Amino acid sequence: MPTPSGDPKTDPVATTTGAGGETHQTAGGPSVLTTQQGVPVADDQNTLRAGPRGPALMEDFHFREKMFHFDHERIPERVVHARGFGVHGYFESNGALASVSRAAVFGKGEKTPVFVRFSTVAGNKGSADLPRDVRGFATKFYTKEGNWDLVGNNMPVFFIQDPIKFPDMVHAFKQEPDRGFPQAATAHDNAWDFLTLTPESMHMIMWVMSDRGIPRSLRFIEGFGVHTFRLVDAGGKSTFVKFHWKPKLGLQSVVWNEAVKINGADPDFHRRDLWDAIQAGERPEWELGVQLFDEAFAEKFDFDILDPTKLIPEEQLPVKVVGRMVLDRTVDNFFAETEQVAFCTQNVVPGIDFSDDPLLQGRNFSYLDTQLKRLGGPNFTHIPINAPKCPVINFQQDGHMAMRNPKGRVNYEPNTWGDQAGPRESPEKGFQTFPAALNGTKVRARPETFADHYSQARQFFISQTPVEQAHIADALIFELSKVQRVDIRVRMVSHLLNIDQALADKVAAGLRLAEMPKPMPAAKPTRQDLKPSPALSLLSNGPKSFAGRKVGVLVMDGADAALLKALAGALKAEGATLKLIAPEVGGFKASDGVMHPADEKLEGAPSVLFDAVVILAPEGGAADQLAMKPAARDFVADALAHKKFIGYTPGAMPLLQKAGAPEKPDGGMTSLKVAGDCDQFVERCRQLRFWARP
Ligand code: HDE
Repeated sequence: MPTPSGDPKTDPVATTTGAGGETHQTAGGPSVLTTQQGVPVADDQNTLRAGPRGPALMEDFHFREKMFHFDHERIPERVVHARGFGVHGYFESNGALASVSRAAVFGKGEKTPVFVRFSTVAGNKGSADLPRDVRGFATKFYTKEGNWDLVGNNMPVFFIQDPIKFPDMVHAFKQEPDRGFPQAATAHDNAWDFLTLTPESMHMIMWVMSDRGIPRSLRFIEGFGVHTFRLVDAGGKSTFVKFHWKPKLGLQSVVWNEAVKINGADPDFHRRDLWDAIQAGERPEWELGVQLFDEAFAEKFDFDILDPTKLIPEEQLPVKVVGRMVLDRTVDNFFAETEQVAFCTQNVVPGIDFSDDPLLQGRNFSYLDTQLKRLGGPNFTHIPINAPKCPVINFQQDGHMAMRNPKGRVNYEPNTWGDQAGPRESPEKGFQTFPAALNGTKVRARPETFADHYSQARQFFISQTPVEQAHIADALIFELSKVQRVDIRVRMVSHLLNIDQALADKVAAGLRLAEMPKPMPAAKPTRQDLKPSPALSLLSNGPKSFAGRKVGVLVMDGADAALLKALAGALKAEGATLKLIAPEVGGFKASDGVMHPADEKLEGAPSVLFDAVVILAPEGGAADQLAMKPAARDFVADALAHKKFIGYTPGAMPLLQKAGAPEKPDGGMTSLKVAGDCDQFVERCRQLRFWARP
């Protein structure tokens, strides 16, 4: 590869970025601006004109090149998962899979660099981070034997069973074509028209309507490979596998009213959170888990293991931890890395193979197409973020933007060019497709074993805590209330009757349906015997600590300096972050007379951005004064409504009460008088929310 100017290998004063580009820094002062041709530029402020008031001259190659490049800066955004955020890290295998898969990435102690891109699905690139939506969780493992992409989501099932429905599904979810809205929202007629005509989507709908659809942080989500894959050992034996990512910080979501407000207050909420965490030295971590099974298990399992609308409950087949992933580095350049990264389900390595899940097969067909369209040619594997970190040697050549061009005369094989002959295939080392036996007639048909669309939807629903069940009902009522056609609302309720009567009743009442419809005719009756699977509940699997969470502390002049210090210490010990919010960003004078700079001005830091809040007000009129500001009252009122833990000094009471706090503080409110109270507050915060508050 030619060495670009600025490459550290040739240029002692330049540094390169992880993205493979050049930085603008050189030792000893600013470097000289150049054109793309490397010509030093003398004037970057004025175009070349015939006299200061005259027309521009075509001769101005610098202006021409600069404007030409600018005009071509955009590439097509992803047709789905357009809004994403990528970070680097590594995967460390504990060796538990080494006997089941020959993949190098699973060797004991093997450390493999990874790049992870999290995304929303329906919204455009510039949409907000917290719509109700599925989150993409795509991981590229740069293994010693090539790149393996695990292109998953934060939900273990999908809407459809056959890939031929994917374009229809995506069309129905995205903005309606005549009006170009709504953006990043499924709460509209087309989405629910399609969904209610697609009974196989019912299980996934339960997931999306649950709190999983509105995660608090990308650091607090699970990931799933969704499909059944195969692992193949050194002897060629195959084992079926489902992949799971489990966040070390535990699972957490926001509530819907909070999500709506967060999207206004900080549309970049998720990406900022991940960026800030890694920049601050946090190392978000996930365990990689697997459910392993054989043909015999598949035969006796209640559902078809090739059906991507079904999961295997963890209670039935436990998840075995096979390694951990640590995310430790933000990108150097968003475009070069996050935008240009190209994931593809077909990127597998020796030891990992496909199953016949029809959706997986369809995905294998789709991803390359989309990369070609988005990245402009077949050489996108030469872009640093996509390039494997192991040798790449083959006779593929030329094409747009070819960067990796072999030297020499030989560009084919077999050949007889001796020691210049180049690479040859290796049956021993190379990828061997698992020789699954196949037979069948050509048909367009769904298997009978894919026909039960309601039983696991019901199982998911009955596995949730009452708080979570209420959220699902509220989400359905909200979404369907945005649907204008009454018949579509009714159709959804008729599906719900096959899932859970109480849920259907609640949604019908919430929509004020004139009458209850009949249950939707079902291809198979809903099984009532499936037991709840506690692993499916977010609230039952929350974290044990408050680590990684954020507390917003509203302060004003005269705030108790000793308490503030104690609070900061207690939060630090827990691994949580404290942000100071003051009426003015310049800061506040604490009780010890010291000026403390604020992190945020009150109006720019509503309580929805924090996991818990504290109001530090001195005795006297300060809180009364602050309560005059709507932003201060909203700060408290929202924290109460979103069931957050609230710490407060007695002087803060006037503000709390003007914002609607109960006369007698509830169990989610902690009075802070002495340093020890701060420990008690942090301890309470470990429950994340005070759900008992009405
Ligand atoms: Fe995707 N999907 N998908 N998908 N998908 C894309 O590829 C597709 C599906 C997923 O951060 C596209 O590069 C089809 C399931 C993620 O860059 C496209 C079908 C799951 C990402 C595509 C599915 C996913 C994508 C769009 C049904 C979870 C973002 C841009 C047969 C297991 C990756 C692109 C990133 C992206 C096709 C279904 C996950 C068009 C045809 C199921 C995380 O190729």
